[in-house]
Amino acid sequence: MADVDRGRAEGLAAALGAGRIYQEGRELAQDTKVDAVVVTSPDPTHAEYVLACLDAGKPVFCEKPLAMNSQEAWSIVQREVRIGRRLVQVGFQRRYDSEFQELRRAIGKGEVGKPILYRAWHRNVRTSHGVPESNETVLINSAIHDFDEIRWLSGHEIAVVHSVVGQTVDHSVPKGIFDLQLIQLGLEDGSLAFIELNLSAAYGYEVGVEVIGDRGTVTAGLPGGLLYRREERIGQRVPRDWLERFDAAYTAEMAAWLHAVREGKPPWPHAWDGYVSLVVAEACAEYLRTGRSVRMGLPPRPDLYADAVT
Ligand code: ISE
Repeated sequence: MADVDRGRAEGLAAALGAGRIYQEGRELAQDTKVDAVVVTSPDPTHAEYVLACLDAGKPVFCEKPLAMNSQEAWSIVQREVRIGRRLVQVGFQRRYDSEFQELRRAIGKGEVGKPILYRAWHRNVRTSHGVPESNETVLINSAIHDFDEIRWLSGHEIAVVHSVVGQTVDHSVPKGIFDLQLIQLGLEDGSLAFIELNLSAAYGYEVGVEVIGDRGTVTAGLPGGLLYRREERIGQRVPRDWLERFDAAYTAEMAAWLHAVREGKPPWPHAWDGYVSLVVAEACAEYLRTGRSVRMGLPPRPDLYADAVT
């Protein structure tokens, strides 16, 4: 365990039976007794720790975002390509959620025909990691999941940002930083995507998507579970946050990572997925600055990531 707050590291190490405590993530990555590393430190430290793990030739699970910008993420991709082996898994946990997986299978079987529109919503109770510093941080911390989800569900790269409009809902968020954003994207196969990102929804946490095909639609993320009728109301529970909503998915993604590490198999989703999602986030931020649509312009995908969007 490593944490800048040694007390926290000690508490968690005791709870998990971890034998060693480090003040600094780099030290942990370099210790020859450590086989593989999980990076869940604050976003701006991710790239540095991932690169330290790659330098030491170690598998690393990194929470999203892989880096704070696409340039940093690209240096991780290049480092991995030079090593010639996939060592990085990125924490896009929705890919390990059973309902989203079922949705993807339904699309794959052609149950709604050819998808023409992905209509997604992503609502947090409030801005979760303190007041966002910029529109970039909103996009890089939250919308990044939606970009990855749409790439994964569709099997296509996002080609263009058609528009992004926003509003400041929470009074503690500085004007000009949008905790409500409506994002319209075009995919390389001509289909469209619309994302409603609302970080100040107040009532609960919800994430979902309706996939509209040319023969029907299919939706994941609708309220489920027990239906109550009491005190003159009918209702279902809404999760408080992503830890509650994606509890099982977090366990499944960690199990998949451990399996890949033990078997020496390539982990997934990978560094290219982490990189591309940052390119899209930056293109959305550029739209907000310029008011002009932005084409993605990705470099050729290295062969190491042949299953890039699957
Ligand atoms: C948070 O960091 C997450 O990763 C959640 O999945 C996401 O819904 C939330 O917006 C982020 O702040």
